[in-house]
Amino acid sequence: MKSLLLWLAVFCYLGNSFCQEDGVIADMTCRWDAGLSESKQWNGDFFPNISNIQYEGPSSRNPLAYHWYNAEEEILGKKMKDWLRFSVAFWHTFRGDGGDPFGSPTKTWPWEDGSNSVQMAMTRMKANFEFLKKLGVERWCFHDRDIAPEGATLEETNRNLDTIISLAKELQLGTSIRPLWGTAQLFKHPRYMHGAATSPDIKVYAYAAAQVKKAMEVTHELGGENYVFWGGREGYQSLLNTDLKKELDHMATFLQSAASWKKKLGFNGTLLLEPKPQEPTKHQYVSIEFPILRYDWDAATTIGFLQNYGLKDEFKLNVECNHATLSGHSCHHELETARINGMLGNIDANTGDPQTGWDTDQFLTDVTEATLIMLSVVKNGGLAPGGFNFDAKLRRESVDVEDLFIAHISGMDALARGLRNAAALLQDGVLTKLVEERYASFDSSLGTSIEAGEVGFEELEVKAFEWGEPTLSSGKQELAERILQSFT
Ligand code: XUL
Ligand code: CO
Repeated sequence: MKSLLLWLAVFCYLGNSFCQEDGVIADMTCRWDAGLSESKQWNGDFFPNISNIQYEGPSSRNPLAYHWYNAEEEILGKKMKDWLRFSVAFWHTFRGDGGDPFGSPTKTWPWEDGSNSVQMAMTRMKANFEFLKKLGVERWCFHDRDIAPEGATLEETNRNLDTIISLAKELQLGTSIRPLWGTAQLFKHPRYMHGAATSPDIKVYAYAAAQVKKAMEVTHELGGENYVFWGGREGYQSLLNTDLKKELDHMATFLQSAASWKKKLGFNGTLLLEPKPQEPTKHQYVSIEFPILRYDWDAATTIGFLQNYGLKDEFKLNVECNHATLSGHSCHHELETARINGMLGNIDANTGDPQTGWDTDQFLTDVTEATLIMLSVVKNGGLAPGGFNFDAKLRRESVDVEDLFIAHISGMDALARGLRNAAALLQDGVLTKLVEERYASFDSSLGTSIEAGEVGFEELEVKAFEWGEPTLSSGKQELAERILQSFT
């Protein structure tokens, strides 16, 4: 008996630390809380001490007010709320408990009763709507399993999800609140340990398909505007036991089926693929046809993968800033890569820690970074039907409900300030002119013919002999940086 208890304690401890990664609770690996079946009904306000967050302007020192985000104000002919289209990530805000692989949860929100019951899921959904309303944010994002618990069978799991979706539908009545996107959690449950669409087991492939089918249905039912695929486990640990070509083909087939289901469902939202290098899988995919590209390592490889399999017109990208830096790029680089390819669909707005090499999912507060992000967004003409999803979480040490508000306000203000800066920079035009001047020699008739693909090496050789050694012209990088500096 004693040893049984000891094993139970070890299981709970391990289950606990395993469950916390990325702030999403893995239902099947969290049996340690399943014993608490008595869920309390939560009555009253969730955030009684916080009133609706208002715009007070840049001189305000009130941390619970917007200093830069003024939803209705027009910038470059569009309301700030339409440029920014903010969204709260349910998994971080309502399932993130501060636990990490080294320690137990630190956050117990007042409404949590310690269970993972359907009743508790309903309570959390109500908290979500109150949070959105007080923040003045009209969008939220979710994984199927973080809003509703997994049951003993797929049928029961679907029923749980339906219960929560009916409640969400009720709560959104008379509001403009809708999901920015939904997604299926295909990475927490042990069944997905080898991948979902890329699992070598056909039963897992089918299970994942059924899960995505249902997740797309409920996203559509709630009036969601996009649907996201992030292939958390779609990678390999060892090439020795992996058939790369087969798994890549399966991944593409899976995405093709999703695109077909979208049409059958009558869902007009955008399908988004979210690039991320490594974590949790050691390597994500290398495309056979483009051997140096990994299917979702970064924006370029994801676009290459989609193009390779004829899926480019069916998908856009969900670019996450912390994923960008993990792949060795800046967020600006990833956004520009997506934008120039017509593939920029949505931004998971967060940032990493410059001294830390993993996905810390922090709220982005750096104004210069936000300005560069907004430069891409403005050049893209906005993100709609995409937006900015705060795929960001409180630090483990931040345990007050108020911190949830401050974090989001701060992230929103950083991007709002970035938008103001980007608009001013573009209206000023000096930086745009600097770039145009660098390429001005191509504005000639020969340059135009080269760009049209009408000039070959022989004609160019004649010109090279005629022109002789080109003179050096400055790249003006320091001037460009100086210009940016005067707008941030
Ligand atoms: C993981 C990540 C996910 C996706 C949705 O790093 O960003 O939360 O955004 O599955
Ligand atoms: Co993300």
